[in-house]
Amino acid sequence: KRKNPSSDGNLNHDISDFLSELADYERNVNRNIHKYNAYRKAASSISKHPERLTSGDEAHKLEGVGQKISEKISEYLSTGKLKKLELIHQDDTSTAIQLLTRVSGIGPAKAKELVDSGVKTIEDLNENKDKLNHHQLIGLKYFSDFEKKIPRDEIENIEQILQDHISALDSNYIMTICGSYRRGKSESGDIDVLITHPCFTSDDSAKTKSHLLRDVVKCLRDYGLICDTISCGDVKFMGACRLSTDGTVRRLDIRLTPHDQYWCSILYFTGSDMFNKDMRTHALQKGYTLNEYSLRPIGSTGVAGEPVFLSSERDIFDYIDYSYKTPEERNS
Ligand code: DCP
Ligand code: MG
Ligand code: MN
Repeated sequence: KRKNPSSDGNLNHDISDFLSELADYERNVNRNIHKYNAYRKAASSISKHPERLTSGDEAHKLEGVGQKISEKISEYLSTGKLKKLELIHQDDTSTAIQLLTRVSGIGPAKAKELVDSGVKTIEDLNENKDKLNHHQLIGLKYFSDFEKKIPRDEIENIEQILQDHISALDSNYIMTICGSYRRGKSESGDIDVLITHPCFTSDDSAKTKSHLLRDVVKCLRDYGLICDTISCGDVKFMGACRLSTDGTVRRLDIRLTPHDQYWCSILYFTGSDMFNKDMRTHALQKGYTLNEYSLRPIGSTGVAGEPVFLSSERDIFDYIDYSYKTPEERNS
């Protein structure tokens, strides 16, 4: 679940790394989403800076780097370490909470609850399975596999299998792997699959078309690609897959989206989450509300109108007057 900016061409990798670590600490231990976002924003901004930072003042000039963060960068650049981080590393409760949140399905609140009840390690979890729900049990079962990044060529193989099996089922399905893979990353944390079908639009109830997702899941389970299900609703599957029985088990998400909402869904699930945030903010400034379903103009009364008709991802950028970015350009 760690979201470290990639080291590709990042001359300030060590700095964005410790800021990401502070971000995780704020989210997982303090449950302070505001500080989490502030640290992530700063880390992202610094990771894009084309030159090596030499002082906190220099960092302060970058977007999203405030006074307190620039002071931390100063301390780090002059001493080579950060007192705050050293103290966090020495704190057993923080360390245990951070470890448990690495298990898929265990969030900060559950992690705290477990640590308070004396469950602090992966071994402890194995001895206290009665305290875990179905999702958390699968997260525990595949703890070390899910921590491993998925190489791009493995996702390419999975993409081919998905393509072949889904189109054999019904050639009208349209499938796209989104997430970090679509953004061109050389490795990903999970596999985010989006499917749609011309027969399923937002006028239909998902219930009457729910076989569309279930059919795909069943087919991939029968074939052996899907090995576990975390949850499967009408429009959202969460589970695990593998290329071979001795292969690493990977997190797989599949979402079924109405045909008329496909472009907004593709945009949303391609991310990154930081890019999405920026784009939504921009949309609001232009008088539109943007989410994973639709782009809607906000009227003078402040109420969102009917979704605009879109025939490409680029249409969304055009409507809100935002210069088009290819998926590869949406990495932060
Ligand atoms: N997303 C978002 N806001 C969130 C979570 C997700 O906008 N809070 C969107 C953007 C993400 C996409 O969903 O890119 C997929 O979510 P992932 O958590 O799978 O993130 P990525 O695929 O980007 O990265 P990873 O390689 O870690 O899976
Ligand atoms: Mg992903
Ligand atoms: Mn995902």
